[in-house]
Amino acid sequence: MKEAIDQIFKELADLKAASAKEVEEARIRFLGKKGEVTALMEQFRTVAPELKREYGQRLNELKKAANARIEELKFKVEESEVASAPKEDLSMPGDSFPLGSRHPVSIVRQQIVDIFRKFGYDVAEGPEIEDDYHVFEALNFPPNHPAREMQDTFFVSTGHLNPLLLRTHTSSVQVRTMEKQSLPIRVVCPGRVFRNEAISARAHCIFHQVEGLYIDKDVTFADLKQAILLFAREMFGPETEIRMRPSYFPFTEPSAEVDVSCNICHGKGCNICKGTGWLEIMGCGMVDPNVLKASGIDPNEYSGFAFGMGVERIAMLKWQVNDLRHYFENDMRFLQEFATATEV
Ligand code: 2NL
Repeated sequence: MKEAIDQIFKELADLKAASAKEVEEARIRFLGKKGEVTALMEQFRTVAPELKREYGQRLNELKKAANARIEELKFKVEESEVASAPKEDLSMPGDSFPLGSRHPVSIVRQQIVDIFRKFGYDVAEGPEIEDDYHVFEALNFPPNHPAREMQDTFFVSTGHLNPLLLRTHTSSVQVRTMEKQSLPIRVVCPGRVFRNEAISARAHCIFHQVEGLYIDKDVTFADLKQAILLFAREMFGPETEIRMRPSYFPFTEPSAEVDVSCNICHGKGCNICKGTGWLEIMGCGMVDPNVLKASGIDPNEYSGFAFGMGVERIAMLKWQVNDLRHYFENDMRFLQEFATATEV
């Protein structure tokens, strides 16, 4: 047994392995179930009792040495594999990242804002979380107006003297502009607005608005009509006609809905305009004297017009999108259709 142990020590010292496979073969040869070291361990049972102590120690040393040697060979093989691995080819083309593109709502919002900037309007933004005063009170909403109700407005906090809410229109930004800016005022206010509505193809609880406000001496309804006509022709093409229908908003008097001639059938009637030849694009009107007064502007000296439009709605008309929900789902197949849309 002594000779056998010495013999294996020698074999271990001479052991070589050039690959992971050879290391594994060596492990099986010495330490596997039928390996040489394992076999000796089994033989140990038959060793005379007076020799057990000496051989036991020696056998343990052998087993340790075998394990260490195999580990050493394994390490050497791995090291040489890394060293001989082919170097990276720096001339390879890089990974290409898919290019993103602007969201259709962003594109149209920018187009609307840029048209009014060209007309000399400033751009103003304001808080999405507002108070009752700037969203309703200053805009001549009577105390019990339905838009103030829980089912239309998201309240951030209730039960306070001055509850916070999510703005339902960007008119609040225009109120803040009237409060702090000197006259005359020409401003457009783009932004997100929030309404507590069931989501459908035609309504969403979040959407985007651009509102506009023009206040100066002697501003008339004719000025409003001309501004809207010029806007519509910039947005939908130079052939576009507009028409106005009487309407009602608490903050304007008189008020009107604006339609543009259908840019699909050019007035002949199609399924986009439901056979009417006209598409509704916005609401507008002359700023109610109460609204001017609330922000410290004398309605006997100044007058103004205002308008408001939904960005998603304009984008739907421009690109014939039939369901508002497409704008919020971020389906790549939808978004990629606008990758080449022109940006003003
Ligand atoms: C619509 C209609 C409108 C206004 C918004 C406004 C703002 C001030 C004073 C008076 Cl500070 N009016 N904004 C006026 C008329 C219509 O929006 O259908 N929007 C989506």
